[in-house]
Amino acid sequence: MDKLIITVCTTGAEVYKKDQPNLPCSPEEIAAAAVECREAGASMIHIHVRDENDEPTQDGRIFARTMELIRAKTDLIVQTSTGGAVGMTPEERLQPVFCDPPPEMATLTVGTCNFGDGVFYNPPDVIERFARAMQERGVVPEIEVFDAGFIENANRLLKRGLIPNPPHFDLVMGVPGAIAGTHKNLLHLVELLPPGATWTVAGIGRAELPLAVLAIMLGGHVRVGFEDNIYYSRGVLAESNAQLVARIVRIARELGREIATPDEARQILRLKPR
Ligand code: KMH
Ligand code: ZN
Repeated sequence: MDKLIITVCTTGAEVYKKDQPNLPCSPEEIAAAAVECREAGASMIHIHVRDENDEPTQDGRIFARTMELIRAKTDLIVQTSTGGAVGMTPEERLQPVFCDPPPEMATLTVGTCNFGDGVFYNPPDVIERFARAMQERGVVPEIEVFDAGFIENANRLLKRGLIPNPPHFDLVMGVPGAIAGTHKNLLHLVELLPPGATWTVAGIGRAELPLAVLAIMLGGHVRVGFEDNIYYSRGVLAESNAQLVARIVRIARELGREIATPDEARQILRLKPR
């Protein structure tokens, strides 16, 4: 079994400091969280950024600044969001892919679903445009799956040579309006993946920990962080993103799964060496 890749999603677009006072928002705060999470055992960081009012933005300049700080202080794989927040235009969402230098990875959501009270809109032309932009920029996509049918869309991109073969997936489970975060659903999604694919699970809210444990046992990888879950236990806010990472490291070690360094994660995910 490969070593375990832990991705930390420090910020997201839906959580605010009023919900989680330790939410990193500015480039400096996100970079400081990145350092702590690297020390705790993360090998990848999935980033969203915020404007001067801590509101979600896809502003390429803020992404560039955040990536510069993270790269200066850590060797983490930096993966930028192209999902942004519900309601943003494709043009807004794609900005981080055009940063110079570009991110090593970026998310590529391969379908449309309800997302809480909104719709996360990813029609076929938008998916194709994002996939082509990433290919042209040398940015490796992480294929975001919010429901089972998304994997069929990924298979179509694969046949057309628009994503790497084999691809790396993030199975996002427990978003209200999309696939529920149950063990049976995770087993089902994993069965549907194309041969050779690698995968991470991102359980939302209370699904984060039980799905992470199953992923560790199945040979998948794990994403944790305030984007997905702000609690440590029922009703108790987590102190930091690093605290959530450290718990996964402890559990993995108890289960006999070693933790990948960022360079080992690059090998597992078929990224270029840094
Ligand atoms: N904020 C969600 C609407 C991604 O980062 O690519 C989309 C999202 C996925 O977070
Ligand atoms: Zn995200």
